[in-house]
Amino acid sequence: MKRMLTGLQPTGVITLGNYIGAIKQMVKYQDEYESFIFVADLHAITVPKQNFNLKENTKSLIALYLACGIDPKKNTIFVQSQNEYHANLSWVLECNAYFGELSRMHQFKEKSKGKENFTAGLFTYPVLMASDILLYDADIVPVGIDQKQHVEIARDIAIRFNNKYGKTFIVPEPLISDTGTKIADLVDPTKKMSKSSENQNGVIRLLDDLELIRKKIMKATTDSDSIIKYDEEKKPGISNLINIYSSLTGKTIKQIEDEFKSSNYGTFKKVVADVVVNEIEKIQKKYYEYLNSGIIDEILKEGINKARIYAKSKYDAVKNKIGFYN
Ligand code: AQP
Repeated sequence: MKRMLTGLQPTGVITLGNYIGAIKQMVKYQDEYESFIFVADLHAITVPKQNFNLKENTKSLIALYLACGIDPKKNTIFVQSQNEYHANLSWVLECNAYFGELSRMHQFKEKSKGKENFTAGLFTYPVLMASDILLYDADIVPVGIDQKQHVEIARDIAIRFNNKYGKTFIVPEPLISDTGTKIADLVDPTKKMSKSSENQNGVIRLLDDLELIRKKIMKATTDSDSIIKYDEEKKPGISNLINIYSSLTGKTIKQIEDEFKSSNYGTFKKVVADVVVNEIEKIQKKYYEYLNSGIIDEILKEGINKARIYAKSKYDAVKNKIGFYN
């Protein structure tokens, strides 16, 4: 059985973008692949944050994974920082990654833009991500389109290491959602919807009040021509709502354009809001059940025990290939 690995950072309550771009894929493929799903808490400290409770966020993210349909019986679920091999292998991979290629990462450029001081961890983030993936011989990595470049650099590092030391790593493939969707911010649809975004109105979080979600969608930025047509460049706001609707209903863009050809933006927004609220309401109900059930620690204990066995074996193989004394 092929293997899938993916993780989200506990940098805040996950967004509709994270859900559509990553979590729905994880759920969809959990029967097809042996999968490792983790909370990327080591990644979460690359950008300093205020009012940030890492422990709480971690537990909440696990409860959300479960509430969204990730089945602990089918997946190995664990917390990254509990497995020291991620950071250990990351160092080895850093010594096989180049400054130039890391400097070209879009996310690094975006997050460091205009800042005088940013951490070295922000720069080497893609190498830690490569370590996460390569430790488990993952064949596929479900990600949103925004993270595709990071899977590509993991591939380059794996190939480089294999060429230098002999075949050690599986070269992973990114798995992008069917629509290839990047969900945009509702206020500024030229930006991606992000957990750490400062403008709360642009972001739908899975634990937001349902009425607030409805309001955010009704107020989403659109354009002035009132035609429901997909055009990312000229009509980014309405295209974003079409993407959201398409991802949650499975309807194609063409079907949606036909369905709403005589409707105005208000009517369309209301339908989108109904679909989003309906989906999130079900998740929220399950979320609170999981959070208060006491099951999370059990799942994590089992998960980390299993994850460490795979990771240790791979890291030992790497040490042998390099010739570290043991
Ligand atoms: N807007 C988005 N549309 C589609 N997919 C998205 N993803 C993130 N935003 C969108 C996908 O969700 C996963 C989250 O990965 P992450 O938590 O490691 O961090 P990220 O990609 O940096 O996500 P955020 O929400 O933007 O977090 P912050 O604000 O902390 O940086 C990935 O698979 C990503 O592709």
